Amino acid sequence: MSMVTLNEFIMERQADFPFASGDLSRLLADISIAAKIINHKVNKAGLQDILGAEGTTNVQGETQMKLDVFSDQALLNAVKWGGQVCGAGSEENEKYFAFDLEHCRKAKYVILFDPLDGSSNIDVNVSIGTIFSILRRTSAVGDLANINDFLQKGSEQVAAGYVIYGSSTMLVYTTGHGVNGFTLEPSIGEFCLSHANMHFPEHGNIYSINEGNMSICEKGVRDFVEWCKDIDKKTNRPFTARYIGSLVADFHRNLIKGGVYIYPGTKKNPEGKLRLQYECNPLAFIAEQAGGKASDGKNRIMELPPKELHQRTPLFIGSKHLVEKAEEFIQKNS
Ligand code: P6P
Repeated sequence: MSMVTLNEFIMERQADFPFASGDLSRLLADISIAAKIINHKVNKAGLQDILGAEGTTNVQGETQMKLDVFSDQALLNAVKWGGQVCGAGSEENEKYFAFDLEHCRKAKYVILFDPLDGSSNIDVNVSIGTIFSILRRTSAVGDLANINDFLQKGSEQVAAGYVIYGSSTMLVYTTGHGVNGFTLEPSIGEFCLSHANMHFPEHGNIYSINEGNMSICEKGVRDFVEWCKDIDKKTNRPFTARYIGSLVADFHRNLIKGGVYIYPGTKKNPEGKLRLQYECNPLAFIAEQAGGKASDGKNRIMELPPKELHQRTPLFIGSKHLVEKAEEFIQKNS
């Protein structure tokens, strides 16, 4: 099979959009550049002592940034100078950015991202990820971006994706025409098509949840987890519990092997921990495009009305039959 790079694939698929001007293609290319920059840094994370950790200076006397701040800056710079977005919202910044540059004010899109999700796993060398969501602006072209550009439902997304920095680095994205995965080939510095047309397997039997929260989450969730501990009637063997503590890594494994990831509301945090606009919505877009499902236990994630940039929501995402089984238990106990 001949190697197809991400840029070649994006250009080929641009034909899916009869009125495409190439702006979205260029934006996706800008994101992939940031992903390569972040990957280069993340891969050396273990050498922070030598290179200097956050707030310290390295052997060259350079001030070292925390990796999530570094990743945030890499993405902001790539999309700001790439000129395809009029603004950006990020987990690392309380307020959104409206880029007051002429080429940005004319741009059609805004981007939301979690630059480095699971960054607490860096010091233990566990996979981490970048998650991004692209929306068409609602403000007038030529104006500055405003908050309403960022507070659109997930169903309005034009593209979404994630990068997983693991044993290999992969970029997985959708523009609403299926899900495709690209693996970074370090020797040429290109993302190459490695997982075409990704789909959840018909049947999954992996459940990913922090069982340490069982005593503080609702009974429906506890009942679902107990159900997972019974023998799976379909395969006649028990489910497998897998919880990496890194959303992108857990989601990616479940997308390939089949399974469900749950971060429920708890007595401590009734809205759960994950953010709607730049974690749940982009992964929900991918999940649905790959034949899966994403809800808050009751409602479709991509229909939840965002009220503020960093809004949280419970998240049930993955193989459709497992999300629906969890919803059934919640319904029974509500
Ligand atoms: P807990 C990482 O901080 C994160 O946002 C997700 O990537 C991960 O799935 C979850 O939180 C882990 O949270 O409370 O189980 O440690």
